[in-house]
Amino acid sequence: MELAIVKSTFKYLSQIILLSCASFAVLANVNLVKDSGFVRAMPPSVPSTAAYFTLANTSDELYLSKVSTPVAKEVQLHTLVEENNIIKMRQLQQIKVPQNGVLRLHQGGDHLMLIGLIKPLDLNQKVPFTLTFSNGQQLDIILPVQKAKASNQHHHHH
Ligand SMILES: [Cu+2]
Repeated sequence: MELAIVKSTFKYLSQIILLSCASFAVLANVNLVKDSGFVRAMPPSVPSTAAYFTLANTSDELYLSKVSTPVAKEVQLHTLVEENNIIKMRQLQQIKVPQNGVLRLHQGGDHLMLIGLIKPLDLNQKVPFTLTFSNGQQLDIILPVQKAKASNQHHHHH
């Protein structure tokens, strides 16, 4: 009888430990998918560029709401829309990161727009970004500068 009580108490305690581990994990529920991103290399005369990457979310739905980097005056969240057969960029206030899913920023869709580059970026330069989410979480990531992928290219209209 006593053994049964001890057993159930132990079970209860281990559940508490599991629960507290789970709630701790919520603090870092969004992460960069390794090697998924890059900043698009542009000719030195172009003062803006785009960045792409994939984020994986292991928890509830949230929104990417703000991005900053020391290499540009401003980072905007952009999407592409088609109007009269012309693909245009539109600024978004935030981009959804689905529950237990991924947000994929890519050349044919949503992307980061770096506006007002402080100086031209070098090929393979590592560019740091701080991402801020709707729940207050912040994530620091580093993306390399690379030439645009040949497929799925889109045109920028500024
Ligand atoms: Cu854009």
